[in-house]
This record gives sequence, C-alpha cells and structure tokens, in this order.
Amino acid sequence: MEISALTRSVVKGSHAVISPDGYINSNVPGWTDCVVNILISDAMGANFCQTLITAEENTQLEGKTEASQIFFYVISGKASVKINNQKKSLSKGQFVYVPVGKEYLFDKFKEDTQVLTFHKEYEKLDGYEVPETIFGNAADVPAPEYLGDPALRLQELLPKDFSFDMAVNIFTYDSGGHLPMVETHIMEHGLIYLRGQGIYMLDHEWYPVKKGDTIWMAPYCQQWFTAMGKEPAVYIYYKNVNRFPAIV
Ligand code: UGY
Ligand code: MN
Repeated sequence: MEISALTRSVVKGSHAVISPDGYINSNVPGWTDCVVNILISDAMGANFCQTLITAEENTQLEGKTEASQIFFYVISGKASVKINNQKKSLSKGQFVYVPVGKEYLFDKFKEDTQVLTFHKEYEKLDGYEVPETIFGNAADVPAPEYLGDPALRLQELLPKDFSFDMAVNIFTYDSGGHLPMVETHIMEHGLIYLRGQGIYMLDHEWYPVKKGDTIWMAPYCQQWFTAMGKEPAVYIYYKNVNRFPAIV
C-alpha cells in the first residue's frame, strides 16, 4: 500500500517543488468543464502565475488578457483557439503567446488534453510596441547547444526583443548533462518537466524530480540540475527578462 502521508512536494520561501500527488483543483471564472491546478502564484510569493489545465468533454477557456499577458503551451492532446479574430488548431508542442488586451477562446478539446499557462503582468517599455499574438511550434524552434555543451540544448520560444518582458524556453539535458555552474540570479523561474528525471539543487537542498513535477524558483534562489536515467530530461520554463529591478 502507498503511504499517503509522504510526498516529494515542498513549499518554502525561496522555492517550491510541486508533484502531482498533492494537486487539489481550482475553479476559476471563464475556464469551464476542466480541471485547473494553479501550481505557482502570488499566493506563494511569486511574481507570476503558472497553471495546468486538463480538458474534459466540453472544456472551454474564455477570457480577456488585461494587466497580464498569457503564454499557452499544449503538453499533450489538441484544441482549437481563437485570439480576437485569429483562429488556429493547436496540438502537442504548439503554443500561443497572448499579449495584453486580447480576447481568447479555446474549445473543441480532445479529452485529457493538457495545457500549461504562464501569466505575467506586462511592463511596457517606452519606445517599444506591445507585442502581437504569436503562434508557434516547439518542433520548429532551433535547439542550439547551451554554453558549448553538446549534452544541453536550449530552445527560446519567444523573440529576444525588448518589447517582451518574459521568456519561455525549453531546456533538454541528455542523461548525465548538468548546468555548468550553480546559477545565482535576479530572474525568477517557473517550470514543469515534460520528460525524464534528475536531481535539482535549490538553495543548497537536493530534490529528485521527474516528468510532471513543477518547480518555482524565487529571484536569487540558487539553482543547479543534473539529468539521470535512460532518457533526456526536458523542462519548459518561464523567466522574467529585459527590465530593470524596481530601484535603480
Ligand atoms: O535561463 C536560465 O536562467 C536557466 N539556465 N536556468 C535554469 O534552467 N534553472
Ligand atoms: Mn536560471
């Protein structure tokens, strides 16, 4: 028998590991007939939000982006999407970036489709336009080596342009591949594992992690990862970029 009093999940001041065994569903306005798990939010001290939506028979996601932009990524399955008047079908690995001020509607979901979202309040920069809607497919995004290490590949899903204040990247580690150093930085992260497993070090604590797990790293949370096992480890992650801190 499984012991129900055990979990790998932890929630601390500077980081969290959320494994699916502890999920409790939320109901939020406009997202109907689906399971919604709010995995990272301001309620835990984060400056952005990360959710996971699992579709049921008549799922619809309807809303308008106001202060926050939203990045939607299809982890598995298929759905239709309309952003203002642009219509598309999205399947595994496809995504849409919805800037502020747009109406969105997702429907015609295949049952059990999983959609990941990252939400960030948009900080406009003088002299730069608000970005447009972007549709894309991770399979079409180049995957160059990261810092010259062939065991690591980094895909950047959004343009590197100062009109954007967030990045969403997919990081692939071959088994045994690891970050080249312990990172210590102001940028915050939220991630979910799409594949594989490994060990994450967060502020000098060590966590075994695997497909389906979410991690939150607050600004300056120290971080290092190594992939283990028989297949590559892959995570998709959020990062705030391209802006000064509040006091300069
Ligand atoms: O972009 C990053 O900061 C990335 N190298 N961090 C991470 O994967 N923990
Ligand atoms: Mn980092």
